[in-house]
Amino acid sequence: MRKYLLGFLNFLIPPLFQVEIHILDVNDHRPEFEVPTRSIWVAESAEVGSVIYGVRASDEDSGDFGRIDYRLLQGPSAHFQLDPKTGDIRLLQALDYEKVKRHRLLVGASDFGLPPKTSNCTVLIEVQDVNDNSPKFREKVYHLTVLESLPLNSHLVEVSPLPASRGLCFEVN
Ligand SMILES: [Ca+2]
Ligand SMILES: [Ca+2]
Ligand SMILES: [Ca+2]
Repeated sequence: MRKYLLGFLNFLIPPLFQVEIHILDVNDHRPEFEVPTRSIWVAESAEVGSVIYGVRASDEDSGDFGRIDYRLLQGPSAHFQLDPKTGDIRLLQALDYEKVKRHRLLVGASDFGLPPKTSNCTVLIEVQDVNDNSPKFREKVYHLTVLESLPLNSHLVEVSPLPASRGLCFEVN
């Protein structure tokens, strides 16, 4: 609320009256995010329970008209927790690049007007790969039958590992 005090002066007679004008705020601004879409990069090794990002919105109104409440409108809520007061996004489950490379969160900001004004922001969480998997072979044991007359350095078999790691060859020496 702003208050203005107006006086009417006359150099010959004292002021007759004063007028106080109280200007009351109305909820004429909605919460605004800096950008409508934000991409962040998070390693899949990020610690569960850590804050990976904080969404922030601002509202030019005063009091409750400018107070902001954040909500996760869409997205894997089992993975991410949004603090309604601060906008901090906390990791609830470990990320896994090999399963999901990107998470999309739709975050809403709402003021406390009646009715409230709202706006949305999309947060794209790009999961970054970490070397967290050892190569695995398709078979645990490979059985081979070879002739004893087989020349040295003959190619016997190629052991095929699962994708993302290199094959190994056995040769006779
Ligand atoms: Ca206002
Ligand atoms: Ca507002
Ligand atoms: Ca990985």
